[in-house]
Amino acid sequence: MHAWPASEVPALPGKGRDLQIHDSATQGTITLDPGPVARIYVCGITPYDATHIGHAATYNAFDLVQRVWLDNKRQVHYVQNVTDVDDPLLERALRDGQDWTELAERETALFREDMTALRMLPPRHYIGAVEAIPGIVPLVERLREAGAAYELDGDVYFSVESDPHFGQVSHLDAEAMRLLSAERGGDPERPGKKNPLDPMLWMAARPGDPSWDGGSLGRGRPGWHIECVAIALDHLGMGFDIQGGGSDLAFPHHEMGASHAQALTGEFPMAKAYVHAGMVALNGEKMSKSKGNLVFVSALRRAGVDPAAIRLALLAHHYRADWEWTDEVLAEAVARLERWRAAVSRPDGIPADTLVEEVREALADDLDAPAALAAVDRWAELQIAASGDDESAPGLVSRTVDALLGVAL
Ligand code: 5CA
Ligand code: ZN
Repeated sequence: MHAWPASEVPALPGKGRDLQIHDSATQGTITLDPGPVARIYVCGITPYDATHIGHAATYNAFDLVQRVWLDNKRQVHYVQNVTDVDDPLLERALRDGQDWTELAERETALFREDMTALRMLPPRHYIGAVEAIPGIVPLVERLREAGAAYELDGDVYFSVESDPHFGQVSHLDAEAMRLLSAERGGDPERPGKKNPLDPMLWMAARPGDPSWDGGSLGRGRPGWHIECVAIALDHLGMGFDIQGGGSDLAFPHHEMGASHAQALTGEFPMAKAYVHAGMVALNGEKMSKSKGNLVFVSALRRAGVDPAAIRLALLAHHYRADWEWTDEVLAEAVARLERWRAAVSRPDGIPADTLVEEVREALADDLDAPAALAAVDRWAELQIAASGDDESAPGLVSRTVDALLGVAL
Protein backbone atom coordinates (compact mmCIF):
# COMPACT_ATOMS: atom_id res chain seq x y z
CA MET A 1 0.00 0.00 0.00
CA HIS A 2 1.27 3.50 -0.59
CA ALA A 3 1.56 5.83 2.39
CA TRP A 4 1.31 9.62 2.10
CA PRO A 5 3.81 12.34 1.14
CA ALA A 6 6.33 13.50 3.72
CA SER A 7 6.51 17.14 4.66
CA GLU A 8 10.07 18.40 4.72
CA VAL A 9 11.86 18.29 8.07
CA PRO A 10 14.21 21.28 8.43
CA ALA A 11 17.64 20.50 9.88
CA LEU A 12 18.43 22.27 13.16
CA PRO A 13 21.84 23.35 14.46
CA GLY A 14 23.44 20.78 16.76
CA LYS A 15 21.85 17.49 17.65
CA GLY A 16 19.11 16.27 19.98
CA ARG A 17 19.70 13.67 22.68
CA ASP A 18 18.54 10.08 23.11
CA LEU A 19 14.84 9.52 23.66
CA GLN A 20 13.64 8.52 27.11
CA ILE A 21 10.23 6.95 26.98
CA HIS A 22 7.75 5.26 29.27
CA ASP A 23 7.57 1.53 28.63
CA SER A 24 4.41 -0.31 29.69
CA ALA A 25 6.28 -3.63 29.99
CA THR A 26 8.87 -2.47 32.53
CA GLN A 27 6.41 0.11 33.91
CA GLY A 28 9.06 2.78 33.94
CA THR A 29 10.94 5.25 31.81
CA ILE A 30 13.79 3.81 29.78
CA THR A 31 16.46 5.39 27.58
CA LEU A 32 16.40 3.92 24.11
CA ASP A 33 19.66 3.51 22.26
CA PRO A 34 18.43 2.46 18.84
CA GLY A 35 21.71 2.50 16.94
CA PRO A 36 21.89 4.19 13.53
CA VAL A 37 18.50 2.88 12.40
CA ALA A 38 15.65 3.22 14.87
CA ARG A 39 12.82 0.72 14.36
CA ILE A 40 9.22 1.44 15.25
CA TYR A 41 5.93 -0.30 14.57
CA VAL A 42 2.73 1.67 15.14
CA CYS A 43 -0.67 0.03 14.90
CA GLY A 44 -2.71 1.64 12.14
CA ILE A 45 -6.41 2.25 11.70
CA THR A 46 -9.25 -0.11 10.99
CA PRO A 47 -10.67 1.90 8.10
CA TYR A 48 -14.42 1.76 8.57
CA ASP A 49 -14.87 5.39 9.57
CA ALA A 50 -12.95 8.65 9.29
CA THR A 51 -9.92 9.66 11.37
CA HIS A 52 -11.06 11.16 14.66
CA ILE A 53 -9.17 13.31 17.13
CA GLY A 54 -8.34 10.26 19.27
CA HIS A 55 -6.56 8.57 16.36
CA ALA A 56 -4.81 11.82 15.48
CA ALA A 57 -3.59 12.23 19.08
CA THR A 58 -2.09 8.74 19.08
CA TYR A 59 -0.36 9.21 15.71
CA ASN A 60 0.88 12.59 16.89
CA ALA A 61 2.70 10.90 19.79
CA PHE A 62 4.55 8.55 17.45
CA ASP A 63 5.25 11.31 14.97
CA LEU A 64 7.08 13.08 17.80
CA VAL A 65 9.12 9.92 18.38
CA GLN A 66 10.15 9.97 14.75
CA ARG A 67 11.04 13.67 14.90
CA VAL A 68 13.15 13.25 18.06
CA TRP A 69 15.06 10.40 16.42
CA LEU A 70 15.62 12.34 13.19
CA ASP A 71 16.92 15.30 15.24
CA ASN A 72 19.14 12.79 17.03
CA LYS A 73 20.61 11.94 13.58
CA ARG A 74 19.13 8.47 13.40
CA GLN A 75 17.47 7.00 10.39
CA VAL A 76 13.95 5.88 11.21
CA HIS A 77 12.42 2.69 9.98
CA TYR A 78 8.73 3.21 10.69
CA VAL A 79 6.12 0.59 9.84
CA GLN A 80 2.36 0.99 10.14
CA ASN A 81 -0.48 -1.34 9.16
CA VAL A 82 -4.04 -0.90 7.99
CA THR A 83 -6.48 -3.50 9.35
CA ASP A 84 -8.31 -3.62 6.05
CA VAL A 85 -10.20 -6.81 6.85
CA ASP A 86 -11.71 -7.43 10.28
CA ASP A 87 -15.11 -7.93 11.93
CA PRO A 88 -15.95 -4.24 12.60
CA LEU A 89 -15.16 -3.29 9.00
CA LEU A 90 -17.25 -6.13 7.56
CA GLU A 91 -20.12 -5.36 9.96
CA ARG A 92 -20.14 -1.67 9.00
CA ALA A 93 -20.09 -2.48 5.29
CA LEU A 94 -22.98 -4.92 5.73
CA ARG A 95 -24.97 -2.40 7.82
CA ASP A 96 -24.54 0.31 5.16
CA GLY A 97 -24.98 -2.00 2.18
CA GLN A 98 -21.61 -1.16 0.69
CA ASP A 99 -18.69 -3.15 -0.57
CA TRP A 100 -16.18 -3.69 2.27
CA THR A 101 -13.16 -3.14 0.01
CA GLU A 102 -14.53 0.18 -1.21
CA LEU A 103 -15.26 1.28 2.35
CA ALA A 104 -11.72 0.38 3.43
CA GLU A 105 -10.15 2.12 0.43
CA ARG A 106 -12.20 5.28 0.87
CA GLU A 107 -11.47 5.63 4.59
CA THR A 108 -7.79 4.81 4.13
CA ALA A 109 -7.57 7.52 1.46
CA LEU A 110 -9.17 10.00 3.85
CA PHE A 111 -6.75 8.97 6.60
CA ARG A 112 -3.82 9.68 4.27
CA GLU A 113 -5.24 13.13 3.55
CA ASP A 114 -5.71 13.85 7.24
CA MET A 115 -2.20 12.67 8.09
CA THR A 116 -0.74 14.81 5.31
CA ALA A 117 -2.68 17.88 6.45
CA LEU A 118 -1.48 17.34 10.03
CA ARG A 119 2.14 16.99 8.83
CA MET A 120 2.52 13.50 10.30
CA LEU A 121 5.58 11.92 8.74
CA PRO A 122 4.63 8.79 6.78
CA PRO A 123 5.78 5.27 7.63
CA ARG A 124 8.41 3.77 5.33
CA HIS A 125 6.20 0.71 4.93
CA TYR A 126 2.43 1.04 5.02
CA ILE A 127 0.95 -2.46 4.85
CA GLY A 128 -2.61 -3.72 4.65
CA ALA A 129 -3.77 -6.88 6.42
CA VAL A 130 -4.99 -8.33 3.12
CA GLU A 131 -1.64 -7.89 1.41
CA ALA A 132 0.06 -9.45 4.46
CA ILE A 133 -1.94 -12.71 4.28
CA PRO A 134 0.69 -14.69 2.30
CA GLY A 135 3.17 -13.91 5.08
CA ILE A 136 0.72 -14.65 7.88
CA VAL A 137 -0.20 -18.21 6.81
CA PRO A 138 3.29 -19.72 7.27
CA LEU A 139 3.60 -18.09 10.70
CA VAL A 140 0.36 -19.71 11.86
CA GLU A 141 1.53 -23.02 10.42
CA ARG A 142 4.82 -22.71 12.29
CA LEU A 143 3.06 -21.93 15.55
CA ARG A 144 0.89 -24.99 15.09
CA GLU A 145 3.89 -27.21 14.34
CA ALA A 146 5.62 -25.88 17.45
CA GLY A 147 2.61 -26.81 19.58
CA ALA A 148 1.82 -23.13 20.32
CA ALA A 149 -1.43 -23.25 18.35
CA TYR A 150 -4.37 -25.63 18.11
CA GLU A 151 -7.48 -26.16 16.05
CA LEU A 152 -11.08 -25.74 17.16
CA ASP A 153 -13.78 -26.53 14.59
CA GLY A 154 -11.51 -25.42 11.76
CA ASP A 155 -10.37 -22.19 13.44
CA VAL A 156 -6.82 -21.95 14.76
CA TYR A 157 -6.09 -20.53 18.22
CA PHE A 158 -2.88 -19.40 19.84
CA SER A 159 -2.14 -20.96 23.20
CA VAL A 160 -1.16 -18.13 25.58
CA GLU A 161 0.55 -20.67 27.81
CA SER A 162 3.18 -21.26 25.14
CA ASP A 163 4.87 -17.95 25.99
CA PRO A 164 6.43 -17.84 29.47
CA HIS A 165 6.40 -14.05 29.26
CA PHE A 166 2.66 -13.77 28.60
CA GLY A 167 1.22 -10.97 30.76
CA GLN A 168 4.38 -8.89 30.90
CA VAL A 169 3.19 -6.14 28.56
CA SER A 170 -0.03 -5.16 30.31
CA HIS A 171 0.45 -6.55 33.86
CA LEU A 172 -3.23 -7.32 34.32
CA ASP A 173 -4.76 -9.99 36.52
CA ALA A 174 -6.70 -12.90 34.99
CA GLU A 175 -10.11 -11.36 35.63
CA ALA A 176 -9.21 -8.02 34.04
CA MET A 177 -7.77 -9.88 31.06
CA ARG A 178 -10.96 -11.87 30.65
CA LEU A 179 -13.15 -8.77 30.71
CA LEU A 180 -10.98 -6.86 28.24
CA SER A 181 -10.67 -9.85 25.97
CA ALA A 182 -14.48 -10.03 25.70
CA GLU A 183 -14.69 -6.28 25.11
CA ARG A 184 -11.92 -6.06 22.53
CA GLY A 185 -12.49 -8.72 19.92
CA GLY A 186 -11.71 -11.90 21.90
CA ASP A 187 -14.10 -14.79 22.63
CA PRO A 188 -13.38 -15.97 26.20
CA GLU A 189 -16.80 -17.65 26.40
CA ARG A 190 -16.28 -19.99 23.45
CA PRO A 191 -16.36 -23.61 24.66
CA GLY A 192 -13.47 -25.90 23.83
CA LYS A 193 -10.61 -23.43 24.16
CA LYS A 194 -7.58 -24.46 26.21
CA ASN A 195 -7.50 -21.08 27.92
CA PRO A 196 -10.41 -18.63 27.62
CA LEU A 197 -7.93 -15.88 26.69
CA ASP A 198 -6.45 -17.74 23.71
CA PRO A 199 -6.86 -15.50 20.65
CA MET A 200 -7.70 -16.60 17.13
CA LEU A 201 -4.84 -16.83 14.64
CA TRP A 202 -6.83 -18.01 11.66
CA MET A 203 -10.60 -17.93 11.23
CA ALA A 204 -12.02 -20.60 8.92
CA ALA A 205 -14.15 -19.12 6.11
CA ARG A 206 -17.69 -18.17 7.21
CA PRO A 207 -20.54 -18.03 4.69
CA GLY A 208 -20.80 -14.53 3.22
CA ASP A 209 -17.42 -13.40 4.58
CA PRO A 210 -14.36 -12.84 2.40
CA SER A 211 -11.76 -15.60 2.66
CA TRP A 212 -8.31 -16.40 1.33
CA ASP A 213 -6.29 -19.50 0.63
CA GLY A 214 -4.63 -20.53 3.87
CA GLY A 215 -2.59 -23.52 2.59
CA SER A 216 -2.77 -26.26 5.22
CA LEU A 217 -5.01 -24.00 7.35
CA GLY A 218 -7.80 -24.09 4.79
CA ARG A 219 -9.64 -21.05 3.46
CA GLY A 220 -10.16 -18.27 5.94
CA ARG A 221 -8.85 -14.96 7.19
CA PRO A 222 -6.24 -13.92 9.72
CA GLY A 223 -6.77 -12.98 13.36
CA TRP A 224 -5.99 -9.43 14.40
CA HIS A 225 -2.82 -9.83 16.49
CA ILE A 226 -0.95 -12.09 14.06
CA GLU A 227 -1.52 -9.47 11.35
CA CYS A 228 0.62 -6.90 13.16
CA VAL A 229 3.22 -9.48 14.20
CA ALA A 230 3.67 -10.76 10.63
CA ILE A 231 4.10 -7.21 9.30
CA ALA A 232 6.43 -6.14 12.12
CA LEU A 233 8.67 -9.22 11.89
CA ASP A 234 8.78 -9.02 8.11
CA HIS A 235 9.85 -5.38 8.00
CA LEU A 236 11.61 -4.84 11.34
CA GLY A 237 12.61 -8.21 12.80
CA MET A 238 12.67 -9.08 16.52
CA GLY A 239 13.87 -6.68 19.20
CA PHE A 240 12.75 -3.51 17.48
CA ASP A 241 12.69 -0.31 19.48
CA ILE A 242 9.05 0.68 19.92
CA GLN A 243 5.71 -1.03 19.57
CA GLY A 244 3.20 1.80 19.69
CA GLY A 245 -0.52 2.44 19.86
CA GLY A 246 -3.25 3.78 22.10
CA SER A 247 -3.58 2.45 25.66
CA ASP A 248 -6.63 0.42 24.58
CA LEU A 249 -4.22 -1.77 22.58
CA ALA A 250 -2.02 -2.79 25.54
CA PHE A 251 -4.37 -5.71 26.18
CA PRO A 252 -5.11 -7.90 24.39
CA HIS A 253 -3.51 -6.65 21.17
CA HIS A 254 0.07 -5.88 22.17
CA GLU A 255 0.18 -8.55 24.86
CA MET A 256 -0.90 -11.22 22.36
CA GLY A 257 1.31 -9.86 19.59
CA ALA A 258 4.38 -10.00 21.82
CA SER A 259 3.54 -13.59 22.80
CA HIS A 260 3.00 -14.64 19.19
CA ALA A 261 6.37 -13.21 18.18
CA GLN A 262 8.19 -14.62 21.21
CA ALA A 263 6.68 -18.10 20.71
CA LEU A 264 7.61 -17.98 17.02
CA THR A 265 11.22 -16.95 17.46
CA GLY A 266 12.14 -18.08 20.97
CA GLU A 267 13.54 -14.57 21.44
CA PHE A 268 12.53 -12.01 24.06
CA PRO A 269 11.39 -9.26 23.97
CA MET A 270 9.66 -8.50 20.69
CA ALA A 271 10.08 -4.75 21.33
CA LYS A 272 12.37 -2.80 23.64
CA ALA A 273 9.51 -0.50 24.62
CA TYR A 274 5.73 -0.78 24.50
CA VAL A 275 4.48 2.76 24.29
CA HIS A 276 0.86 3.67 24.86
CA ALA A 277 -0.93 6.93 24.25
CA GLY A 278 -3.81 8.04 26.47
CA MET A 279 -7.42 8.08 25.33
CA VAL A 280 -9.18 11.18 24.06
CA ALA A 281 -12.77 11.54 25.22
CA LEU A 282 -15.76 13.52 24.04
CA ASN A 283 -18.63 14.33 26.41
CA GLY A 284 -17.06 12.25 29.16
CA GLU A 285 -16.61 9.05 27.16
CA LYS A 286 -13.71 7.62 25.16
CA MET A 287 -14.05 8.78 21.55
CA SER A 288 -14.78 5.59 19.64
CA LYS A 289 -16.15 4.51 16.31
CA SER A 290 -18.37 1.96 17.99
CA LYS A 291 -19.96 4.60 20.28
CA GLY A 292 -20.11 7.23 17.56
CA ASN A 293 -19.07 10.17 19.81
CA LEU A 294 -16.56 11.47 17.33
CA VAL A 295 -14.90 14.65 16.15
CA PHE A 296 -13.40 13.99 12.73
CA VAL A 297 -10.20 15.65 11.58
CA SER A 298 -11.66 15.94 8.07
CA ALA A 299 -14.82 17.65 9.39
CA LEU A 300 -12.74 20.23 11.25
CA ARG A 301 -10.67 20.84 8.11
CA ARG A 302 -13.82 21.25 6.03
CA ALA A 303 -15.11 23.75 8.59
CA GLY A 304 -11.99 25.81 7.88
CA VAL A 305 -9.93 24.95 10.96
CA ASP A 306 -6.20 25.26 10.22
CA PRO A 307 -4.60 21.78 10.57
CA ALA A 308 -1.73 23.47 12.43
CA ALA A 309 -4.24 24.50 15.10
CA ILE A 310 -5.54 20.92 15.35
CA ARG A 311 -1.97 19.77 15.79
CA LEU A 312 -1.34 22.36 18.51
CA ALA A 313 -4.50 21.20 20.29
CA LEU A 314 -3.09 17.64 20.35
CA LEU A 315 0.34 18.83 21.46
CA ALA A 316 -1.13 20.74 24.40
CA HIS A 317 -1.75 17.38 26.13
CA HIS A 318 0.88 14.95 27.32
CA TYR A 319 0.61 11.84 25.17
CA ARG A 320 0.16 9.57 28.18
CA ALA A 321 -2.71 11.55 29.66
CA ASP A 322 -6.37 10.80 29.02
CA TRP A 323 -8.03 14.05 28.05
CA GLU A 324 -11.24 15.54 26.77
CA TRP A 325 -11.75 17.32 23.45
CA THR A 326 -13.75 20.53 23.89
CA ASP A 327 -14.36 23.72 21.93
CA GLU A 328 -12.08 25.53 24.40
CA VAL A 329 -9.19 23.17 23.65
CA LEU A 330 -9.48 24.11 19.99
CA ALA A 331 -9.99 27.83 20.70
CA GLU A 332 -6.83 27.91 22.84
CA ALA A 333 -4.86 26.22 20.08
CA VAL A 334 -6.14 28.69 17.48
CA ALA A 335 -5.11 31.59 19.74
CA ARG A 336 -1.67 30.07 20.35
CA LEU A 337 -1.10 29.59 16.63
CA GLU A 338 -1.96 33.25 16.03
CA ARG A 339 0.44 34.41 18.78
CA TRP A 340 3.27 32.24 17.46
CA ARG A 341 2.69 33.40 13.88
CA ALA A 342 2.66 37.03 14.97
CA ALA A 343 5.91 36.47 16.88
CA VAL A 344 7.84 34.84 14.02
CA SER A 345 6.56 37.33 11.46
CA ARG A 346 8.65 40.12 13.06
CA PRO A 347 11.84 40.68 11.06
CA ASP A 348 14.25 40.18 13.97
CA GLY A 349 14.02 39.41 17.63
CA ILE A 350 15.00 37.63 20.81
CA PRO A 351 17.76 34.97 20.40
CA ALA A 352 16.30 31.49 20.21
CA ASP A 353 19.27 29.12 20.71
CA THR A 354 18.14 28.25 24.23
CA LEU A 355 14.64 27.65 22.95
CA VAL A 356 15.88 24.99 20.51
CA GLU A 357 17.52 23.14 23.40
CA GLU A 358 14.45 23.52 25.61
CA VAL A 359 12.14 22.03 22.99
CA ARG A 360 14.62 19.21 22.38
CA GLU A 361 14.96 18.47 26.08
CA ALA A 362 11.20 18.50 26.62
CA LEU A 363 10.50 16.04 23.81
CA ALA A 364 13.40 13.72 24.62
CA ASP A 365 11.97 13.54 28.16
CA ASP A 366 9.08 11.14 27.45
CA LEU A 367 7.68 13.39 24.70
CA ASP A 368 6.70 16.23 26.99
CA ALA A 369 4.98 18.30 24.31
CA PRO A 370 3.17 20.62 26.79
CA ALA A 371 6.59 21.64 28.19
CA ALA A 372 7.81 22.25 24.63
CA LEU A 373 4.80 24.47 23.92
CA ALA A 374 5.40 26.38 27.16
CA ALA A 375 8.98 27.09 26.07
CA VAL A 376 7.82 28.46 22.71
CA ASP A 377 5.10 30.47 24.51
CA ARG A 378 7.76 32.14 26.67
CA TRP A 379 9.87 33.05 23.65
CA ALA A 380 6.82 34.36 21.74
CA GLU A 381 5.76 36.50 24.68
CA LEU A 382 9.19 38.10 24.97
CA GLN A 383 9.44 38.49 21.23
CA ILE A 384 6.15 40.37 21.07
CA ALA A 385 6.79 42.49 24.19
CA ALA A 386 10.46 43.36 23.78
CA SER A 387 12.59 44.23 20.81
CA GLY A 388 15.66 42.19 19.98
CA ASP A 389 18.13 42.41 17.14
CA ASP A 390 18.77 38.75 16.33
CA GLU A 391 17.86 38.51 12.66
CA SER A 392 18.07 34.74 12.60
CA ALA A 393 15.74 34.17 15.57
CA PRO A 394 12.30 34.12 13.89
CA GLY A 395 13.50 31.72 11.19
CA LEU A 396 15.17 29.45 13.74
CA VAL A 397 11.98 29.31 15.80
CA SER A 398 9.88 28.47 12.71
CA ARG A 399 12.29 25.69 11.77
CA THR A 400 12.34 24.32 15.33
CA VAL A 401 8.56 24.26 15.61
CA ASP A 402 8.32 22.63 12.19
CA ALA A 403 11.10 20.05 12.65
CA LEU A 404 10.27 18.96 16.20
CA LEU A 405 6.54 19.61 16.56
CA GLY A 406 5.31 19.27 12.98
CA VAL A 407 3.67 22.70 13.05
CA ALA A 408 4.12 25.02 10.07
CA LEU A 409 4.06 28.67 11.15
N1 5CA B 1 -6.33 -1.48 13.50
C1 5CA B 1 -6.21 -1.58 14.92
C2 5CA B 1 -4.79 -1.60 15.37
S1 5CA B 1 -3.85 -2.86 14.59
C3 5CA B 1 -6.94 -0.44 15.61
O1 5CA B 1 -6.96 -0.41 16.83
N2 5CA B 1 -7.51 0.48 14.82
S2 5CA B 1 -8.36 1.72 15.36
O2 5CA B 1 -8.78 2.44 14.17
O3 5CA B 1 -9.39 1.29 16.23
O4 5CA B 1 -7.40 2.61 16.19
C4 5CA B 1 -6.25 3.19 15.60
C5 5CA B 1 -5.34 3.77 16.69
O5 5CA B 1 -6.02 4.85 17.33
C6 5CA B 1 -4.99 2.77 17.79
O6 5CA B 1 -3.64 2.96 18.20
C7 5CA B 1 -5.93 3.13 18.92
O7 5CA B 1 -5.38 2.81 20.18
C8 5CA B 1 -6.03 4.65 18.74
N3 5CA B 1 -7.27 5.20 19.29
C9 5CA B 1 -8.54 4.80 19.05
N4 5CA B 1 -9.42 5.54 19.75
C10 5CA B 1 -8.69 6.47 20.45
C11 5CA B 1 -9.02 7.53 21.35
N5 5CA B 1 -10.27 7.81 21.68
N6 5CA B 1 -8.01 8.26 21.86
C12 5CA B 1 -6.70 7.99 21.52
N7 5CA B 1 -6.34 7.01 20.67
C13 5CA B 1 -7.32 6.25 20.14
ZN1 ZN C 1 -1.95 -3.61 15.58
